[in-house]
Amino acid sequence: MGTKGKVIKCKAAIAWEAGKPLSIEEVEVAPPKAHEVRVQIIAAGLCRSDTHVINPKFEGAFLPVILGHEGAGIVESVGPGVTNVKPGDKVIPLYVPHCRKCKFCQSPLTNFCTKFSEHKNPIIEQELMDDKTSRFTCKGKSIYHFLGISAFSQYTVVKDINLAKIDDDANLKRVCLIGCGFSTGYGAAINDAKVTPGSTCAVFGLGGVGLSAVIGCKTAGASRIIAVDINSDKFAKAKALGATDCLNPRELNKPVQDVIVEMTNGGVDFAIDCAGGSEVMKATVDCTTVGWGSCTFVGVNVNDKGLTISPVELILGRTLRGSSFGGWDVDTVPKLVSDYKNGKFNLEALVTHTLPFEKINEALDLLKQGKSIRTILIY
Ligand code: COD
Ligand code: ZN
Repeated sequence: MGTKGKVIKCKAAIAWEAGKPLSIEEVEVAPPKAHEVRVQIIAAGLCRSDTHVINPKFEGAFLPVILGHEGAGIVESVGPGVTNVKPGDKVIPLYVPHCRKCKFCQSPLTNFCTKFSEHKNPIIEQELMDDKTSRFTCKGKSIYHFLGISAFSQYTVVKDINLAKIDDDANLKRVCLIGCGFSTGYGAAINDAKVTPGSTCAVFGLGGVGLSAVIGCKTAGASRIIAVDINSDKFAKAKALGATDCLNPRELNKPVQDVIVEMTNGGVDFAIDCAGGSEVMKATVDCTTVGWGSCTFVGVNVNDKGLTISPVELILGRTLRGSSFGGWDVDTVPKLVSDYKNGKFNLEALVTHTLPFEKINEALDLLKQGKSIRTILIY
């Protein structure tokens, strides 16, 4: 007896309140409506951005919600009008949709799509489906989606424009990381910063995203990669992935940007912020060289005011840009999955822990304590 067209009851991790552990509950997942797809999640990673939404300091959070935006799974059923995937296909849901119709989707300059963000903060977008309702119910209450994905449920419903169809032989327990952490950092270096061979780079923040940016800088042929984190435990892995120098701002007697400027005879060519917050943003700008210094911003801190910058810093030749999902989209992610299979990059290094899905709160604790890079949850 198939499940198509029927409500599926399954386990999901629900955030009922900010600042509280998630709770594993039985949820009802409605069948997909037009241009929607119901996906069985097989594996998912935990990214720092999942925790931002349940940080009590975060303004504008919507609760209760099913978090998770770094998953991989198999299509269970499709709603009317879906043509890009069929039941049984392996997929990675992406928080960056690709409607193909808007002026952004039609431009080669960006992976932004008008369906991604109608307001100003992508972290709190896509909390409902297009008809402004949710497909999740728990204890009679409607539960919000998250970033159009909600991977922390054994089954989820995703819009067709958020799905990348990947190879049938893809290892879902690894390529789930292509759903966020790896792609976000690697693409920030390769696609957005466009790091050049022989260049000098600085990467701030050595979580799953920052380490992937280090991999990107190395792949692009950077000659020097200065990795910065306030947690020195991250340095061994950064070095293994290609960092040439590691700096802990808390162990220096002057600002880290000054140290980088001295080390590089005037500043690096490329700096990538994978930590977020006004202090790191400032260091990212100040550590780049005048003339052509390129600054790429990935991180967003909860309620942070951002950067105040003097026009002189820009007039002297620096450029600033932001990066979302590393510039990838549903059309380019399948190629990343085959590149992984063909050994072009290593996802193993990012996996520090593997846990059954039910132990998701342990995974959250490991991330908060800075003990994990990525925990893979197995469903
Ligand atoms: N200086 C240097 N390093 C720092 C500092 C600092 N001041 N503060 C924190 N760090 C380090 C931490 O010690 C940690 O090692 C690292 O930065 C962050 O790593 P993780 O593992 O906590 O986080 P990631 O890699 O999973 O995610 C980092 C992001 C910056 C992407 C995330 O926190 C974020 O800002 N998300 C919001 C943007 C967004 O929504 N993107 C879309 C989905 S990711
Ligand atoms: Zn993420």
